[in-house]
Amino acid sequence: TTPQPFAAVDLGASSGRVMLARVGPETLDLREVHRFPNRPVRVGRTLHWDVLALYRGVLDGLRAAGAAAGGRLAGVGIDSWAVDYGLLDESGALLGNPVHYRDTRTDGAAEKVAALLPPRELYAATGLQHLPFNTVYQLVAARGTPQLAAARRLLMIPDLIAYWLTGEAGTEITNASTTQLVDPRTRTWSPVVAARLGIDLGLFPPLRSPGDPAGTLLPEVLAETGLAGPVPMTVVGSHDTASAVVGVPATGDDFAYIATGTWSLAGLELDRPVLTEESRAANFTNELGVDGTVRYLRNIMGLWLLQECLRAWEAGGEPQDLAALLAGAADAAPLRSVVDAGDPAFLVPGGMPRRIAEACARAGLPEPRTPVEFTRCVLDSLALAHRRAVEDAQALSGRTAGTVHIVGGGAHNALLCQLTADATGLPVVAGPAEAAALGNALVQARAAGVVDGGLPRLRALLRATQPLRYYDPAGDRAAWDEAADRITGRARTARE
Ligand code: ADP
Ligand code: LRH
Repeated sequence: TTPQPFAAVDLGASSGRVMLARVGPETLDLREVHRFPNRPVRVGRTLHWDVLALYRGVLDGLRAAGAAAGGRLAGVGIDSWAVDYGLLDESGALLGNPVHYRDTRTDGAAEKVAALLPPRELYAATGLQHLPFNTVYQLVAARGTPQLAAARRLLMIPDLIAYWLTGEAGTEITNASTTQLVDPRTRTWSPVVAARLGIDLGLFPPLRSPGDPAGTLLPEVLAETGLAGPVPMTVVGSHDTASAVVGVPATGDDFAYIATGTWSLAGLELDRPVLTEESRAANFTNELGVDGTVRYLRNIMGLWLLQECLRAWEAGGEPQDLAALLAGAADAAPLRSVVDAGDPAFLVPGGMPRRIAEACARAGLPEPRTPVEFTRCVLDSLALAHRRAVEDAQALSGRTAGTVHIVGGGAHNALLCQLTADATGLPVVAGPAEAAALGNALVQARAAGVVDGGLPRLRALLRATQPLRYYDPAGDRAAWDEAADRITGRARTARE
């Protein structure tokens, strides 16, 4: 059987890309055909996604994918970041630009939600970690706005793009699980939570699962992209992290994963949720994964910290080269200044070097002075947060991890991978960087009958075809232990 061409659309918070995957039973070849920046736009006080620019990028990417595949695609799948949505009016038209999860409209929404449904009950029902921008908080913040009043339908971002491409509306389950309206035990809506919060579940089109058909590209889309129809779309793990976890090239189940891009999403793959009070206190989430799995993980600020430093230096007229910074950081003094990379204070954009320096000062640590020192501070801090998440996930779930897989853009960052190995004391397998696109394409290929089997089979294909890099733990264990204690604010002895 000749490999079949699938287009995987993956919209990340920092860039969107369309990848062409040629998949056969024993082959998996991934090629980037189009990448475009994802730049949020502030209008007045509100931070928006530029959703039409993203859609333009998707169309250009599909055209490029078609051209690279000889005009014919076996399928298209789309994944993107979670929690955000667009509202449609009765005619199906988009009501306003989707609001960015880093917008401050959700300030105070958690208190409003807590007054309606106590956090313990909300966690017991949904298993979702508290992130200030979960969809429920956004909807509560939007309550009473003319836009929400006029809305007849709510589509999560990848479902919105899929709707524009096919004219068919659905709500993909892995991404729906990030709304905080889904019960991870039944894998369907929690009518109780919705009712208590006064959220109308009728806004959401029917749930659908990875592997389900998602319609075919509209004639207008074929004309825009030069593709020969029919081109089927398949539902994939439309939450990018769900697709990225499919794309983890693990053997067995004794592994932790860290999907590192704008965020670091660090945790374990489980077959059932952990809904304990300890789990809530540790802010672990039970997002739904592909094939009935649960993504038991914690959000860590991730390379956002570095992206925002780079943006600040550029705006200040001192642009920096990432490769040079990383080379410098590798030689910089280790663990000199560290911050809590889980701190929601780093969520909003702007002034990142200053905020990092202030956090170091508050902790009684030296403030980084140069871009290289800031870079080292961010990477040491991320490695510590990775360690803590990997340790906590094991303790809370009763499962163990003998290997840490790093996927996503951060897999390119050799220093981050090495520091994560050093901090966790575990071997790190780095790659693929485009795990989300690979997971997206593999789920499509399986639905098309090109490959078969469960996640272990898909992962075996990844291992056999994708270049991976290996990092053994090294460095000064005692120094990492001491820094970990300092950052968690807990005595190690108390934990043991
Ligand atoms: P997202 O999907 O959230 O947009 P990505 O997974 O694309 O993010 O990761 C983007 C990040 O990956 C960048 O901010 C950068 O820190 C890191 N990265 C990408 N390529 C490289 C590289 N060649 N060397 C070092 N870091 C890289
Ligand atoms: C990563 C991600 C993450 C969510 C955040 C909003 O791109 O999807 O899993 O928590 O964006």
